[in-house]
Amino acid sequence: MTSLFSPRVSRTCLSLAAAGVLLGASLSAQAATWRGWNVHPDGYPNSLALKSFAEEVAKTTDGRVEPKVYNNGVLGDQPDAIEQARSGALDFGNFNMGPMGPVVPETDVLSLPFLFKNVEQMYRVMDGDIGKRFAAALAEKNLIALSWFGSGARSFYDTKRPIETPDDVKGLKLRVMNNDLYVQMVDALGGNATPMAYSEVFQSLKTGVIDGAENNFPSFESSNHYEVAKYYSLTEHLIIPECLCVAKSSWEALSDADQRAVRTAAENAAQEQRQLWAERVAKSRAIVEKAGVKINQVKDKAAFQQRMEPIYQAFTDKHPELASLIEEIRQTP
Ligand code: BDP
Repeated sequence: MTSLFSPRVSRTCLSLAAAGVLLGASLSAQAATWRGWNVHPDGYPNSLALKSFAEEVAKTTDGRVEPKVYNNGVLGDQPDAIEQARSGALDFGNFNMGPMGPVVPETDVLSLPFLFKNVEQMYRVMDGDIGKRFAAALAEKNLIALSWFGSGARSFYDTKRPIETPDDVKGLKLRVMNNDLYVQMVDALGGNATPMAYSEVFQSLKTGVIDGAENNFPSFESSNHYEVAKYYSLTEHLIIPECLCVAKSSWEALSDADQRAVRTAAENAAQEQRQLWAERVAKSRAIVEKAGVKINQVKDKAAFQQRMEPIYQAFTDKHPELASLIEEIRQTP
């Protein structure tokens, strides 16, 4: 695979972007209702931030763009919604970089377990030059990433037992998001990975089709998975950024000034989401604890991390051009 992170390709991206600006200028007069995808329910940090985004865009474009957000994934499951946004059937969405991997291989770097030291480091990486390079890779696939949301750290939860060591994962059927790297991750721990849509997880936990899954506290709580899965183990193995992405065709239909307005609204929305996120983590954790979920500290996270080494090896064997990017991310303070 050729690297989208090479300077030669970046110049191509720039000239494409310049062409887009010219095209946008000629189409600026039309008003547009934008349909936006969101998997989360009302009141979730992302939903509140998307609501603010929609209001700000309507205001600052003087109604030329009227975004409407559809919550709860009613417009489809995430891999589907990503395709819809790529084709312009949807105008925007808040997408996680996990299910983005099969579409934009560069973003798979962000799905490598234990890549980031913590959420703050992830924000620093995504807000800097590296984030711009990921945005360029997404743009090649018709998605304009305007800002980056957080989604905390994901940990395993299940109906059977606390996970304290990698061996506790043995034999557990665990749902993962749609990305082969997560299958490898669970395999490496001796579990059985089941890729499945988010919308199906609750029922599958209830009927015993799966024994568990992995997610952050706000999603574990808001999806009601905690009502069934009573063990939450703080492995914190994945910290995955999410984008506020606009379909390329919708983006290019905007004037230069409206593009600036939409970008500013997306950046403001990310700031709001990140702030609300921190509060929601604490609130969700309290809710699940009160409902009887046992939260266990994982004392030896390094043991889990060690099991991931072959995944890194296989990944850089397959994508040698991405090895330096992994290193750059790790070196980011
Ligand atoms: C949540 C993400 C959402 C994913 C969901 C999942 O915010 O985008 O769809 O996890 O596990 O944390 O599918």
